Amino acid sequence: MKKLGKKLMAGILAAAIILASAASVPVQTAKAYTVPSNMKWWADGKFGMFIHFGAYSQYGQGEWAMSEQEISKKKYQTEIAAKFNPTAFNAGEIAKYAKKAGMKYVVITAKHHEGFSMWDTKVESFKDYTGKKSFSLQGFTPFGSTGRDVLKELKDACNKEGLKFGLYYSIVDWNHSSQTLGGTLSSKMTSMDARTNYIKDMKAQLQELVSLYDPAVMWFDGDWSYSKKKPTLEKWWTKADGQDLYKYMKSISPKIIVNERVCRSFGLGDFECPERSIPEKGSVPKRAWETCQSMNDAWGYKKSSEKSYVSTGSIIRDLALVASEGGNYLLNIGPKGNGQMTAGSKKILNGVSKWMKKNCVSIYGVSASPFKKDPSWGTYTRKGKTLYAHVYRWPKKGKLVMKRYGKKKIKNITVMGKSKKLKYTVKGSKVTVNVPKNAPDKKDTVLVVKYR
Ligand code: FHN
Repeated sequence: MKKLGKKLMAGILAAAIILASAASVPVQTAKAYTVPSNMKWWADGKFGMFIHFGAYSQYGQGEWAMSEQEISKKKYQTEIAAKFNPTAFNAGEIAKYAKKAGMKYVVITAKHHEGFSMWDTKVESFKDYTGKKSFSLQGFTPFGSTGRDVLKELKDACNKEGLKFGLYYSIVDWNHSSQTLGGTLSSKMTSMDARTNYIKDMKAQLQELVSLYDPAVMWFDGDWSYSKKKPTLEKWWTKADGQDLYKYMKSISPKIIVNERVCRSFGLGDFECPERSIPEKGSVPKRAWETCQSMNDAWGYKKSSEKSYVSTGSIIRDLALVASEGGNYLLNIGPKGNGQMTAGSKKILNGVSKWMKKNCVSIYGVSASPFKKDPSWGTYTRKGKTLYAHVYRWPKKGKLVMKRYGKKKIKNITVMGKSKKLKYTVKGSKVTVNVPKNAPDKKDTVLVVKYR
C-alpha cells in the first residue's frame, strides 16, 4: 500500500517553513535587482531540461518509492538499486531533443533523496547497507562493468550541442548510514556527530562533482529537515547550514549558479525555484527565478503515469507565461530504467521544438510583460521596442484588442513569421488589430508589435 503521507507531509512542512521563515525574514527595501553577469546566459536562455534519472527509474514507481512504500535500506538496495542497468542511456539523443526543443541547459539528478550516486563516488561513507560497496551506479550495479559514466556522457553531449550542463543534488539521503528514513521530515540523523560527518562528506561529494563535471548549475533539493533554531536529530538542517553550503559551492566553483534550496525561503542561493507553479503577476519573485514542471504527474519514471502527459500546448503556454513574468522554465523528463527516453516525452519535445523553431525570439532574452495584468486572450513578452503578443484564445470576430504600450507609436503588427502587415486602429490606450479568421497556431500564435 503506497503511503503518500510522507511526501505530502514534506510538502506541508516545506510550506510551513516558508510561512515561518517569511515571518522571520526582515522586510528589506527592494533595491532594483539586476542579473549577475555569470547568470546572463541562464536568464537569457529561459528554458532548460530537468532529468530525474536514478535507480528508482528501473523500479518505475517514481523517485519517492522508497519513502512512500517504506522500503528498508537493505530491500531497496538489493532488490531495486542493484538491478539498475541503463545500458540504453543515449546522452546524444537526449541532448539533441533538448537542443531542438530550444532548451539552453540541462540539469540531471546526480543524487536524489534515496542517496544513489550516479557517478563513481570515492567518498567513503556513501556505501551500501553492508558498508562494503559504494552505493553508486559504478560500484553497485551491473552497469559498473561497462566502464561508462552517464553524467560525463551527458556533459559531453551537452557541450556538443552547445547546452550548459547542471546537476541536481539532494541534501537529505535516505540510504546514508547517518540517516534513517522516516521521522516527520523524511530522514532522521542517527546522532549529532553523524550529522557533522555527513555534511562534511556531502561537501566532499560536491567537490567530486565539480572536479569531474564542472556543472554550470547546482540544483539542491531535500533541504526541508529544517530547524529554525539549533539542529536536532529530526530537524537537522538549518539556515546557517544553507548559507555555509552556498559559500562552499562558490568557493569551489565561483561561476556556478546555485538555487535557493540550500535552505529555501530565506533568499539564499542565486535564484528562487517555485515548483509546478507559476507565480501570479504581482507576486513574482523580485530576483531571478525558475519554475520546474514535469510533463505528467511524475518526476522520476512512473509506469502508471505514462498515459497522463499534459498537452504540448499547455507546456508552450506555460513557457510563454513564465517568460512574460521574467522567469525560467525547467521542464522535466524521466527516462526509463534502461535509460531510454519515454515516447510521451519525445512527443511533447517534438511539439515544443516545432513552436520554438518559429517563435523562439519571443522567448529568449525577453523582458517581462510591461503590463501588470494579462489580457483574457494570453500574455505578452517584450524585447526593446517590440512586444510579442502570445494569443492562446483567438478572437471570434477577427478583432484582437490589445493595450497600447504607453504612449509609444506603433510601427507595424505582423503574425510571427509572416510579412503581411495587419491593419489596426488605436483609440486611447486600446489597439484593435484585424487578425486572420482562424488562429495560425492554436497552441500560441505570436503577434509581433513593433513600436517606433
Ligand atoms: O522531493 C523532490 C521531488 O522528488 C522532485 O525532485 C522535485 C523536483 O523539484 N523536488 C522535490 C519535491 O519538491
